[in-house]
Formats: sequence, structure tokens, C-alpha cells
Amino acid sequence: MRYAQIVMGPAGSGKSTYCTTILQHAENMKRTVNVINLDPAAEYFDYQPMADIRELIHLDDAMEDEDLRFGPNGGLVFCMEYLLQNLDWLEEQLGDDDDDYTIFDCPGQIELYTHMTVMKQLVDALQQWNFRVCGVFLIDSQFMVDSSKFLSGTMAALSVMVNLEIPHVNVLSKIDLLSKSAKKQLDNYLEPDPHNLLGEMETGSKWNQKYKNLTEAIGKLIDDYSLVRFYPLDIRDEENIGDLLLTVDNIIQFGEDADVKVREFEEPDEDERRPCADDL
Ligand SMILES: Nc1nc2c(ncn2[C@@H]2O[C@H](COP(=O)(O)OP(=O)(O)OP(=O)(O)O)[C@@H](O)[C@H]2O)c(=O)[nH]1
Ligand SMILES: [Mg+2]
Repeated sequence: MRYAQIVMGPAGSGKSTYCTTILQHAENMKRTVNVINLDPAAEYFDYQPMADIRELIHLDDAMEDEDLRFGPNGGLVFCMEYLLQNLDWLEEQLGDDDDDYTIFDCPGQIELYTHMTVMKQLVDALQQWNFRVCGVFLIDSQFMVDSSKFLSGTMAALSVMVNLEIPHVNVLSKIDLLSKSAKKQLDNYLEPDPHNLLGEMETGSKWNQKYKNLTEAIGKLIDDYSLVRFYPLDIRDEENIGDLLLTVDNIIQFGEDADVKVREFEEPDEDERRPCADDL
């Protein structure tokens, strides 16, 4: 069995930083994790990628081509479709190790995940190559500290979950940037009670008053089916990073199939044996 995380989220939500953070944490634990950059428009990231889509196609190739002349958004979609047409490239980059663990740093274009089929096709290919895949969807926690934004973030996460149909973890990134009061407010949303949240919204805008019933129905749906949960991530907190990695590992059952490692050691010779209480 092989293991993979697909790291998704809106532009600038912290995907590449998450990959670097998990990679460093794994290295500290003497664990081998690889990161593959799948963002054809990436300009900067801190990790050393095992493979980089820009060697196959770069966003500029799609934008500067005389025949294609894509803008940045269409160009990005084109690049991802190009990747799907050249999956043998990715398969070769991944090699044929067993029990390997790969993190895919994906582009920040939300429609790739919410309703297009590109990522779903990528996931299908990975599954065919024997990967157990977990989706990791990042949302910047700074946008999640009021009820209406929380609900819209939840709906975005939900549409990704429904579109990809894989085990899924939602992460609230950049917790270190929140003020003390914002952090407190965020606590209300980590184990959200939609009724409380909706109570907060009632005094809101005209829009909220008009669509109160709709919002209430959405909140109830999310609550009734326990559909969406968020894990906060503070990249300065090693314990927090370890807990999140453990959550994802459990979801993809990483390590469950591994053989038990038995360390062989020799019994010390009689004369080398240290005296113990029984000898006295
Ligand atoms: N303080 C802080 N800054 C962060 C964190 N995560 C990301 N950032 C910053 O937010 C910016 C965007 O982070 P990236 O990791 O590049 O985000 P991304 O989702 O990969 O962005 P795109 O690939 O452009 O969509 C960078 O300036 C990061 O340094 C975090 O947890 N804490
Ligand atoms: Mg990035």
C-alpha cells in the first residue's frame, strides 16, 4: 500500500507552508515523506520537491503559446488537464516504492476542487497506483472568525468533499496570526453549534434577515449530518502539527499494514551480567 495527501485550498491559504511544515516534522521524526509540487504557477516554496510539475509544463507555456494564449486562470486549468494527459510522467516520478508517503502541493484555484473533475481524475489515478489518499483542505483562519464567513467556508469545504469523494480533513491555517480575541471566537466554530452561530447572525444585515430560514436550514444540515469539522493548525506548535499528522495518518491507515519491527539483541554473557537484587 502507498499513502498520499492531496493539499488543496484557496489561493494563499497556506498549502505550500503546510507541506514544508509536515515535511520538516516528519524529518524530525526520522520518517520519510516526499512532497511533489503540482502548482504550475508556483514561484516560491521552501521544501525540496521530489518532483515538480513545472518540469512538465509551466503556466507561462500555456499563456505565451501563440495558439493557446490563455489567461492565468484558464492557463492553470489547461496545465492540470495536460498533466492528466501525461500521467505516465507522474507515475515515473513517483517510482514504484511500497509504503511510501507523498504529499501533493496543489494550485490555489478553488474551482479545480469544488466542481471541476481534474482533481477527481488525479485521485482516481493515484488510487489505481495503489495509493490511499486523504484530501487536506486548508482555509485561512483569519477569514473564519465571523458566522457568515464560517458558513461559506464550510460550504466550500463541503463541495470539495462531495466532489472528490475521498477521506478528508479540513484545516484552519495561520492560527498564529490570530489575535487573542479572534482565537477565542474561533473556538466557537471548532465544535460548531449552528444554532448558536445562527443566533449571532440574526441581528445582522438585511440579507441575513431575508434569508434567515435558508441559512438556518444549511446550518441544520451541517449539524445533523456532522458533515464538516475543522482542525486548527499553528505551525509554531510541534504538538499541534503532530496531532494533525496523526489524524491524517489514521484516516489513511498509515502504518497499520507495516510489519512489526523486531530488534534483535544478544543475551549478555554470564560474566558480563550486572549484579541484580536476586544475586544478593
Ligand atoms: N504566519 C503564518 N504565515 C503563513 C502560514 N501559512 C502561510 N503563511 C504565509 O501566507 C503566505 C501564503 O502561503 P503559501 O504557503 O505560499 O500559501 P499557498 O496556499 O501555497 O499559496 P498559493 O500556492 O499561491 O495558492 C506566505 O506569505 C506564507 O508565509 C502560517 O501558518 N502562519
Ligand atoms: Mg503554494
